[in-house]
Amino acid sequence: MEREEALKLVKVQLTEHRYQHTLGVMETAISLANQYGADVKKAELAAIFHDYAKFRPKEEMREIIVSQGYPQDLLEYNAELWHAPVGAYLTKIEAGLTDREILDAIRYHTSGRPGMTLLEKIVYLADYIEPGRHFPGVDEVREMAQNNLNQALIKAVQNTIFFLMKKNQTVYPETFFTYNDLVKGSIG
Ligand code: DGI
Ligand code: FE
Ligand code: FE
Repeated sequence: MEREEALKLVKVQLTEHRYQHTLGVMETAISLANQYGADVKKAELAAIFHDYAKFRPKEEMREIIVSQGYPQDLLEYNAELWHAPVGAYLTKIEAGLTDREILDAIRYHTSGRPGMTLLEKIVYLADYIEPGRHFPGVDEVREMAQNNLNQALIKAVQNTIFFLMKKNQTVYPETFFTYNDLVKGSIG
């Protein structure tokens, strides 16, 4: 699928603000893919569709998580987590994308997972550092991403966990597992 067609499908699903965010993630993911030797076309498409399900009604997302057999513990944690697996599913069903690597990059863009692929890391990080993001610490992660993808990713996951804990929010276990896996990898 070409970029124009993908963007057209996504635009009608999103607010203008979220669409601009998506364009930022797309550009950032392409640039990271070039830098780190990932498939640029797959990075582009995964980035375009990563928030496809962001504004679906909660009930619809819940039904998809139940009927498609996604981990049911998602339902016990913040509904913000749901649009990632549901987005992967709807990208397949509604947009007809079947590439497993692209769908997994969408699926794991919020929590990450242990053993993330290069493409998954790129989409996670692009989502975090795209130019429209302005939260504390993002510039540090942007700089780290120039030199070391894994270090930047560790920082991004760490910041996300800190951010959630500061707000007294629960942290989905998979997010901790992602963090531990990345740290173990980095110290060999
Ligand atoms: O969809 P975006 O806003 O572009 O970004 P995202 O998909 O990375 O994150 C969406 C939200 O999910 C964000 O407000 C933080 C929250 N989140 C990320 N990881 C966890 C989480 N919420 C909980 N409860 N637990 C997590 O592990
Ligand atoms: Fe998202
Ligand atoms: Fe996003």
